[in-house]
Amino acid sequence: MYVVATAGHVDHGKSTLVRALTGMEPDRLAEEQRRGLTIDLGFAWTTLPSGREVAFVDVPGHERFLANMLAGVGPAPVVCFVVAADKGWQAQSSDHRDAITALGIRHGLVVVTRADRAPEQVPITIAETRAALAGTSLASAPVVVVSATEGTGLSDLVRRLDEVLATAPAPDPAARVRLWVDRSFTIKGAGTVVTGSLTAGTLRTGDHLTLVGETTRTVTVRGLHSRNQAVREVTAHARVAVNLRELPAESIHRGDALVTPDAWPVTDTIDVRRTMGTGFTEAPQRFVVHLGTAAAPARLRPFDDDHGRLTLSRPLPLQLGDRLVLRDPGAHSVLAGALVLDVDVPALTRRGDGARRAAALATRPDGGDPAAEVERRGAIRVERLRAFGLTNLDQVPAGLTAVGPGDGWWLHPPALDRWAEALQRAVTAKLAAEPLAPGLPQGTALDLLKRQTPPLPDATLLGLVVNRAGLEARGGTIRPPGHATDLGTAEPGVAELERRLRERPFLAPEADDLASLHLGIRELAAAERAGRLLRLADQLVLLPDALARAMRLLAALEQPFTTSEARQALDTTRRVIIPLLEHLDARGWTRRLDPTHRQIVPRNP
Ligand SMILES: Nc1nc2c(ncn2[C@@H]2O[C@H](COP(=O)(O)OP(=O)(O)OP(=O)(O)O)[C@@H](O)[C@H]2O)c(=O)[nH]1
Ligand SMILES: [Mg+2]
Repeated sequence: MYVVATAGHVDHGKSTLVRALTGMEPDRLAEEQRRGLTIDLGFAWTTLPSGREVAFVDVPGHERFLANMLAGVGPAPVVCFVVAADKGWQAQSSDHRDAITALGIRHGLVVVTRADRAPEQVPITIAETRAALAGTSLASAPVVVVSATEGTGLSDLVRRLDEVLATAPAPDPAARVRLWVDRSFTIKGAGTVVTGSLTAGTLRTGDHLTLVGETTRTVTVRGLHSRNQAVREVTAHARVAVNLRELPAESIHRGDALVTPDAWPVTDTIDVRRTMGTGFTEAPQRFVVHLGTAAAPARLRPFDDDHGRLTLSRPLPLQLGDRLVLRDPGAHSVLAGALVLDVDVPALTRRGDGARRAAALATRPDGGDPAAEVERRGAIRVERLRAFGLTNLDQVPAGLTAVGPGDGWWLHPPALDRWAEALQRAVTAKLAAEPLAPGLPQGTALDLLKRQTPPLPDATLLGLVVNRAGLEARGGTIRPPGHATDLGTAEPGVAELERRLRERPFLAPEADDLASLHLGIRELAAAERAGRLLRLADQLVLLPDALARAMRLLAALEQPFTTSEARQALDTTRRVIIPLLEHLDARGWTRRLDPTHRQIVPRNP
């Protein structure tokens, strides 16, 4: 199916033409019928003799309903531009042309209609129209002359429309979905239904989608209709009605979008390039931005005449290359067109940031530049670049490296160097201040790296930075390799302690002994980390082999044994034997039978 939107000045015959082509009534509102005027979007479809199916989205021409017109043309890949032969090119003809140009719609057909009313004026209307469309995306669109009421020229129109549709690029059925909602209503017994023009991808019943609207939530496709037929699956292009049974109809509106979950950046701040219309430095700073069926009030911060930052009143699913219509709500006309250049913008905080941003955006190609996106962030997931709307991501751009699980990240090596240097400096400073510290805590390291320029984008990259810095991460800290075994000034005290414990393995030193050896809690903890001592409590230390040695002695006793028998066998004191036995209990090597008796637990063979 192909989706074609109409366009053209009020009363020029758009709806009459759609009626003549489809036999369906696009003006579905009673008020439209009464006034003979289209107010809101109308929908009708037909099958061309070639077998191609065409759905028309019929728009209003009246300037008061320009917002509705933009919602109709916004998601349409093809337009049918109508000019009445007897009226010629008029004001809203120009507005609609500007909207189509801003939206970058390149496929279309010009229909000079009402030819029966003024056959003599047909040549001049064609000439005016050609002149008005010169230089726009519709400059080379075919022109056909018809009378919708008499039916003349309609078969030629259908043939030319078929040719235009044949050249329109086929949408990718595997693409992520962004269905802009144009209507939402309730059907008795079925619940909430929304409709829209599917321009890429495939929708299936049972699909989970994210509704981006007043609130963002997950919804399930309960049913699908296309051309009033229930279907299990719809592929772009198509007009589609989606049943979202569980959702109240009033919680979803025109301008909301149903999107593939996690596949779209949803943002209210974008950097754009002006493609046509009023220069940004002269433009009013508040207007309405139209994209798809959405109309969002927005504020502009101009960087220069062609570049600026838009802040929308609500977040929308946006991608690089999206084309926006900027409308001055007071003037009922198109103010300018803009192309989205960045959907994940850098903060501008310092003086001169705006000018620097303008310079950076000025060299950005229309389709975006993956390398520039990576450089600015130091590293980014390729998936994210895809979500931004970048294409050509099959090859790593020159100067970047693919890293991480499944090469999922692209990295700018100078950024890795900067992060590694910052980490090295912090670790060195930490160990200079606290030589016996196990290293720099990872949390501290991450905080530090997130404050760098560019900030480290994700904690999963920490390992890479640690490696690059020639450090090692273990037990939640980052340190130079070998740091753990270096006890520094505590070395003589620990060595003396080891000598004494080798002589009397279970005679743990008293607090006084430790003090005279200059071994405090910190030094003992460092010695334990270095594998030199075993701590049963903060200040109760033995050699690491003490447990195995104790088990051998206890195994030689008659089972069960008393605490006192154990103390004698190990040649130690109550101060040591109680915590030692409790430690063995905790390991499951001994079992306590009653307050005084224990036995050793036989090991499984
Ligand atoms: N004689 C003649 N009248 C036509 C033809 N096409 C449309 N009309 C008349 O022109 C008037 C306007 O037609 P519509 O189809 O409502 O025009 P429209 O462009 O849809 O108008 P809006 O939706 O309000 O912008 C109606 O009275 C139609 O009957 C035609 O080919 N010949
Ligand atoms: Mg109409």
